[in-house]
Amino acid sequence: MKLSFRWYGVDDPVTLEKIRQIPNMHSIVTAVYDVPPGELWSRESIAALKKTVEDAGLHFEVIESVPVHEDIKLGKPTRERYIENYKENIRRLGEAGIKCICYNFMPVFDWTRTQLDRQLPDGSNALVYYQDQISRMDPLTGELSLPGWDASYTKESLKQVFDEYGKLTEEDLWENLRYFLSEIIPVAEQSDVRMAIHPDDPPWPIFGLPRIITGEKNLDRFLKLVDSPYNGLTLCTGSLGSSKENDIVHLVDKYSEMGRIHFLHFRNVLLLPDGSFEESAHYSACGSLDMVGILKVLHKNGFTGYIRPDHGRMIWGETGKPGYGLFDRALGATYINGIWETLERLG
Ligand code: DNO
Repeated sequence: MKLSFRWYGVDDPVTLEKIRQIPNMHSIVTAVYDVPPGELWSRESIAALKKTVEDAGLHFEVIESVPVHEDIKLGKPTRERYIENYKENIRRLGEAGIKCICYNFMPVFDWTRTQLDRQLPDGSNALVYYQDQISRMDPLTGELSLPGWDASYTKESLKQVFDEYGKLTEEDLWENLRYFLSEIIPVAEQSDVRMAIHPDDPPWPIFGLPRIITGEKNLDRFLKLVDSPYNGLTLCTGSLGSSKENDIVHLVDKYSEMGRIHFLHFRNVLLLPDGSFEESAHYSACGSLDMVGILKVLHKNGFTGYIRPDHGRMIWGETGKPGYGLFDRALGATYINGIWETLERLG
């Protein structure tokens, strides 16, 4: 496994110098952030990012994310231009040494929580998803905005895109994903870049919008849409793990044995009886997932891909991007190192 850490670029309060001091840190996970979804990333921006990361002594091999334009998900005729741009971005990133691209196929909204600063009993703050809060949220009227959401929508354009999704069935979304993959995976193969889809987070439909990358049956279907090793997964333990239907250790075992996990997001969640969940510290007993079990099967299957500690709580008075502070994620990285070293020693 190659330990990695997400970094939001030069404006991120968590600097590369700090990230580098985390033991065993290998790669930085980042993106070109100033280009709208669907547009080309300039070679200059990619080269500048690579230089900044490498000058700090870290590897530049993973991108999270190259966003998929909504017209591709909706299957509109205009998708052709955006798919061509996507292919060109893969080629350019491959030329710059990128080995893995994380992306998602969630309609309109990326990961969704109902509160970003829920105080846990130990005084830390965490991201949570409470059913009673979500049922009161209306993205079309509220002032809701979460990190990870495309901030460029006005209320009117959001309404329009919701209307377009209203006409789309879940099967249409599958077909649009198949079409997209059939176009981009050959380019990924030629460029030696492994594509790694991120599961839907949470893995069920929200606000009436369909979501399909949700669990085992659909992951099987996804991998068969284009059956290439370059068509793989970002297995996010916390996203899939927020549904009690998903047995995460089983999923990690199955898909890593198939060689289809290219990137693993290591996150623990505490499941509550009504289907709500709280993001917890990485340590297994703090949440509902068997974090040692996850690494144990990865190790058994000879996993050589990238792994990163995922969302951390805010601890020790840190402020910053919800889920993406330094301290708790660094604790997560160290926890991964401890378990992995033990697994290596025990053989
Ligand atoms: C959340 C992240 C996601 C992820 C995208 C991938 O913190 O894991 O926002 O980056 O879904 O496209």
